[in-house]
Amino acid sequence: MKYLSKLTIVFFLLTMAGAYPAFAAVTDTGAGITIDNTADIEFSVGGSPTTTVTSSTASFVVDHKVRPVVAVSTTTQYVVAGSTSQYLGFTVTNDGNSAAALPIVLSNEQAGALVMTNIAYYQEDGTTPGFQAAEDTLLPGPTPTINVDRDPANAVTIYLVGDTPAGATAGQTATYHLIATANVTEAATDDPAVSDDVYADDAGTSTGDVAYNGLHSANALFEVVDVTLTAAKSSSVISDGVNAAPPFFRIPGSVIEYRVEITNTSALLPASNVTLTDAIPANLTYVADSVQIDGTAYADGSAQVTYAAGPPEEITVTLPADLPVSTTIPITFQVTID
Ligand SMILES: [Ca+2]
Ligand SMILES: [Ca+2]
Ligand SMILES: [Ca+2]
Repeated sequence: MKYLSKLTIVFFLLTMAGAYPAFAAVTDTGAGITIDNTADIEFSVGGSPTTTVTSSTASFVVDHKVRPVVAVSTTTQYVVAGSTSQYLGFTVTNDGNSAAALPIVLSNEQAGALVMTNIAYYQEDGTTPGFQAAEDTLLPGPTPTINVDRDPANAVTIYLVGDTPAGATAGQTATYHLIATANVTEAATDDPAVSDDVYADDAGTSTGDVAYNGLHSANALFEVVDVTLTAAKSSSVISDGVNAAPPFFRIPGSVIEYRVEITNTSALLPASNVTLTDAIPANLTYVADSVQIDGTAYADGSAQVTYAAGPPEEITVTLPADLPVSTTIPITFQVTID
C-alpha cells in the first residue's frame, strides 16, 4: 500500500512538473534494432542422458513506425485588417520509433473568405515563448523540411505567419491546416532483414488526411475583428481665483481641467500606440506639466507628453502601454482662462 502511494505521488509530481511525457514513443523499441531468437530442444532415448539441440536462429530487424503528430497551441488568432506578422502556433512531434530524426515537410491548406498574404513558417528558437520575427527561425521555402527527434521533449513549435489584407472585413475567417508529411516512402512488403518504413499516423483535419497515409494535420483560425476606440471629453472648474470653495465659476483666471476618457470597445484585442492630440482653443493657456494619465502625472517633454507652443498651443499624449480590451483610461490636463 505504501509503495502504491509513493508511486502515485511520484506520478503526480512528474505530471505537475510537466515531465511526464504526453507521448510514449521513447519506450517503443527503436527502428533498426536486430532481434535474434533460438529455441532449445531436450530429449532422451531409452533412458540415455538428456541431449539438447539448439534451433537455428530466427532474426529480424524492427521496422520504422512513421508517426508525425501535429497539435494546435493557438486555436484562434484575432486580427485587424492590415495587421502584419500574425501567427498561429502548432507543435510537431515525432511519435514513431525513428533511429534518427524524422524529416517532415510542412505545408498548409486554407479555407474561408479570408486569405492571409506572405505566409511563412518560423520555428520557435526557445528564447521567448510566442512568435518574435527577430528571434525565431524563418524556415526557407514554401514547403520547408524540419527534422524532428523521436523524443517528445524535442517537439518542434512551428508558427504559421501571415499578413491580414487591408481590405479584410470583420467576421471574415481563415482556417489554416498545418500539414506535416513524413519525407519517407512506405515499404510495399516486409523484408525481415530491413527496417522498412511503415505509416502509423492518425487521421487529421486537412482534406483527405486519413489514418496511415504518412501525414498528419491540425487546424487553427484567423478571425478579423474591428477594434474601435471611443473618446468622451468633459471639463470641470478647479479654481476661479475668487471663491475659496466650490461652487467655482468660469471667469478669466479660472483653472479648467479637461478630461478625455479613451475606451477600447473591443473585447478581443488591445490597442497599441494610442495617442491623443489636443490643440488648445483660443482664450485658454495650457498649464505646464499638468497632464495625468490614469491618475499618474507626466511632465511635458517626457516620453508621454509633447508640448508645442504654437499658436495654437498643442499637446500630444501617448499612453505608456497598450490599452487593454474593454478598458477605459482617462487623460486629464489643465488650462487657465485668459
Ligand atoms: Ca519565440
Ligand atoms: Ca522489415
Ligand atoms: Ca494521416
